[in-house]
Amino acid sequence: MSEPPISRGFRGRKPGGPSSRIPPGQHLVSDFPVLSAGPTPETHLKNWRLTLEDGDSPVGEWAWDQFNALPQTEVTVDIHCVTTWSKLDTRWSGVTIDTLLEAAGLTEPPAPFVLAHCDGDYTTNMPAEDLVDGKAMVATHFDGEPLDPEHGGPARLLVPHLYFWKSAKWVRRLQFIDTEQPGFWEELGYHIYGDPWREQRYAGD
Ligand SMILES: Nc1nc2c(c(=O)[nH]1)N[C@H]1C(S)=C(S)[C@@H](COP(=O)(O)O)O[C@H]1N2
Ligand SMILES: [Mo]
Repeated sequence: MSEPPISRGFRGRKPGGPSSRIPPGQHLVSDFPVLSAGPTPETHLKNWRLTLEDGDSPVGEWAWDQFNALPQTEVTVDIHCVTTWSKLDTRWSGVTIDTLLEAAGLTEPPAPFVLAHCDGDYTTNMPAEDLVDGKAMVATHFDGEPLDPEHGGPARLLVPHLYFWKSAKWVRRLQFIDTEQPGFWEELGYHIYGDPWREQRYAGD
């Protein structure tokens, strides 16, 4: 049997009541905590660019207005931070990575791994397949409002099926690479993949 064409990310939430949607070791919050490893960078939209790279070569680049002219997608998803808070039914909109690849003229990711780069030097890694098929987006809106700077505005990666540290705030560059390369937290001992349902918090979990 092949896997159903449904992901735990964007194509609908997990079925069942709230408790069945909370991964092991997590608890629910109703507020929206801010977790940043450094200061909130000041972003000037005039200079903002989002770039897709195949290794060191740019394969797609959008200025703010161009990015916002791309087809937009709205999703409602659950998010899970490795510090043990989870938040259900968060509503986001932005541009899916599928749409970005298509806009760059690509039918699939150009390489199997991704390193996401942000304003402020944060990085995080994931397999490219975790960004496609409706599983991830570059989000510009939360709850119908432009994303607050503390939460990653003007634009952040949203990869809700992985621990929330993978959802890089102030994302500017998605670099597709042939060899997996650990990002900021992954270098510091957090799990290379980070599936909350398998409680992959730290390397070795
Ligand atoms: N650029 C950047 N992105 C980041 C972080 C960061 O420090 N810098 N923290 C990560 C972590 S650990 C979490 S839990 C979420 C927190 O997002 P929030 O502050 O919107 O809740 O952002 C992730 N993305
Ligand atoms: Mo986190």
